[in-house]
Amino acid sequence: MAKTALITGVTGQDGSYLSEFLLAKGYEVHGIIRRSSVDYRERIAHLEGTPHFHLHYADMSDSMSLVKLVGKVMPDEIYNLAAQSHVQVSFDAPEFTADVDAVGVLRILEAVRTNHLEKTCKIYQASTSELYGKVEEVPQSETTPFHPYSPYAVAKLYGFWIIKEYREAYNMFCCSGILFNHESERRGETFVTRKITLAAARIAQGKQKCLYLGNLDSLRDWGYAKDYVECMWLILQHKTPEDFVIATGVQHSVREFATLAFHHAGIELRWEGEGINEKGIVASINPALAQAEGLKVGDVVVAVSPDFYRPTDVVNLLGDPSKAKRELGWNPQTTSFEQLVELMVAHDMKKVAADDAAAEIRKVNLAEYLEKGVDK
Ligand code: NAP
Ligand code: F7E
Repeated sequence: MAKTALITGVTGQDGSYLSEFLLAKGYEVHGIIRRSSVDYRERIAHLEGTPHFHLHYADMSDSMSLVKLVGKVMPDEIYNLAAQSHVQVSFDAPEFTADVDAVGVLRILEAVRTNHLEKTCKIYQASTSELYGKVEEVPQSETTPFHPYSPYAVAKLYGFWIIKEYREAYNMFCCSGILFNHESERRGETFVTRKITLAAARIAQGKQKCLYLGNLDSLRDWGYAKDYVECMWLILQHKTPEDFVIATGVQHSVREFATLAFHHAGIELRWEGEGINEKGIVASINPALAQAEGLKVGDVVVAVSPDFYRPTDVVNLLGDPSKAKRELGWNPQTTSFEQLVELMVAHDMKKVAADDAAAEIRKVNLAEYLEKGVDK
């Protein structure tokens, strides 16, 4: 009998890769979607209408919709990926973030109990390295104390503990994957990596002059999302319900990410100045890749804007994936940092070239509205 999975957050970066992964394993995959005025689901458009892939309207803030859906689908596995996942946005919308990212987890657990599925339905909770926040040790492992440092992280901490509580109180198979940052060509455009790869491509093609960023010194352990969804599944196939850190064990700064991304777009950067005055300046141009008219050595293409500084920022994340390696047999270095940056830039170089002028203007305006990050 094919297994049945229910994915919340199916339209997101991870939800789309996980759907592909589970469909390839022969699962019946059900996903939760929300009503939106623009019904264009870019990341899963290629799956819609295919056999074994089903979408249902529900919302993490609506208990009744979750109870009814879990009762209808009767899943063997639930992957709870739905979240307001942007840390900076969580400072602007903290109550919504808590409702979806914290109480939403409780609603899923109760939906399973209400339908009497607690003995048969396994639950994966999308937990996060943001729990370590103002870090108390480097690298961070399953035993590192948590110190959440944003409304997002505080909400996710509730999710982590309520999963642990239901595991112990009701003997449920529910686990958290403590995932460090994972990126891809499907990453949301306002997260720093994708903002950089898109801007590098636009600047190389003459569609943007300058990229504005916040804290360039921030350190992250960046992996490839496609590699990480396998771990979500492995965690639920493990003999006992346990929590796992999923990371590469390699750390880079935002500045290093930008330097490499611009390199793959044909622009070598040199850095000048410090803090708010730091600038990324064109040191040389590879004309085979960067063909922007007027772009020249000495142009400032990266600048710092305090608009992107956070009230509290998490600046030193590095994961220790030893447990996942040992117990799940997972390889944390399937895709290297260098390969990740290269594949994201290659994708965005093609995308920017293909976008027609009108669509480009619409997206630039949207990005500007969301992050005020494009050519002020
Ligand atoms: P994402 O691209 O932002 O996707 C978030 C998903 O949640 C989208 O499908 C979104 O639906 C859905 N969602 C938001 N609010 C909802 C609501 N009220 N009801 C139903 N669905 C809702 O995030 P991601 O990068 O794929 O991350 C997946 C999960 O892993 C998230 O929980 C995130 O917090 C966590 N996480 C991510 C990372 C990372 O580096 N990517 C690391 C650690 C943990 P719409 O499309 O309708 O907005
Ligand atoms: O920021 C700095 C920023 O927004 C990374 C989510 O998936 O991963 C993600 O959260 C770092 C931060 O991701 C800009 O201050 C500098 O230090 O790409 P980000 P995040 O906050 O790490 C975790 C694991 C999750 O769980 C989340 O769901 O980069 N930074 N300049 C900037 N960040 C942004 N967004 N924009 C900038 O211009």
